[in-house]
Amino acid sequence: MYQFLIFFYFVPDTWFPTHISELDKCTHLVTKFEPELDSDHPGFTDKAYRARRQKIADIAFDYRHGDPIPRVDYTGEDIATWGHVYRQLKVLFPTHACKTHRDIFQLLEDECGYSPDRIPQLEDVSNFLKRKTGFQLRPVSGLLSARDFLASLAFRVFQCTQYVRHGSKPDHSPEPDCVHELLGHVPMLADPGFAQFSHELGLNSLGASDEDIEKFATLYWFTVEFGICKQAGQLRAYGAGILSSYGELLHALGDKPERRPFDPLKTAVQEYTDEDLQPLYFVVESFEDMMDKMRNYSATIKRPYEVRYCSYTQTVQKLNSK
Ligand code: NLE
Ligand code: FE2
Repeated sequence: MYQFLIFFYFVPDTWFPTHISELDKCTHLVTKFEPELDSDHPGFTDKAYRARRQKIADIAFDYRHGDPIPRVDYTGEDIATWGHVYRQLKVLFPTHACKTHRDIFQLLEDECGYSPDRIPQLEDVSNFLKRKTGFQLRPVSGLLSARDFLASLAFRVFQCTQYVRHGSKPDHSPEPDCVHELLGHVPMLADPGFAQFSHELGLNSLGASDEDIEKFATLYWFTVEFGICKQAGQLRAYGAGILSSYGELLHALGDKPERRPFDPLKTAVQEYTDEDLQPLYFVVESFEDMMDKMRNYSATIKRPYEVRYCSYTQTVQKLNSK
């Protein structure tokens, strides 16, 4: 008779990329918003738009780490959509965007060819970012799984869509497109402090449980995508999802939505909608305060090892592996 039952308690390690080139394996898509599948998508019945988008998606499918990002010949329609959003947003930025975004937006116009008449090419923008913060872009054909998206941030890689939203609905898009990436994310990723914040969020996500990935993705949502900060006693947007949408920028700082102080423990479990304007935003006192709070939060997440990033080799090392 067995006196003791021995349980082999085995927790499998979750695979994660340890070198930047392994991001070639981090390309799992979430297709719910794609115009082929979503009948609410404004491009659902527009065959020419869908074909254009498919051609751009193929660039991302064929892309491998180290390739230059192929250039896209945008159509007049795409450029008109870009120009429309650009001109409208520029009117609001002085009163609605945070200072970091405003200053770097100016730099992008001066040094990186940003203008309402031309859609910047990802390769040129990626080179600009590399010089500013070591971030680089990698083309992606649509919405990525949270695990893959966050993992790429650990290597200072931002997975970036290259197609343009449908022209019939320029002022708000539920899915990312290059208008959102270039006008919302890129200016913030060119800021050293914000780049560091994004990089650390990525590192903390590596090998995390599904439950923790969900929480990190939610924190990402309420900061990098839809964050509001205080500046000189005023509310300002720093989240890219707000900064790239005329409709959302007016809404977020207006009196309709609810705003609560950013508190990672609570924010991480807050439900949200990714279909429409946000009913709720979280406000940070300052970027330093946001960074401190996130570091404290991440320190409470249990992992059997620590990770360290080496920027010379673009490698992640596992430390104290048990
Ligand atoms: N709502 C944003 C926009 O219209 O630019 C995109 C958000 C992507 C998460
Ligand atoms: Fe985004």
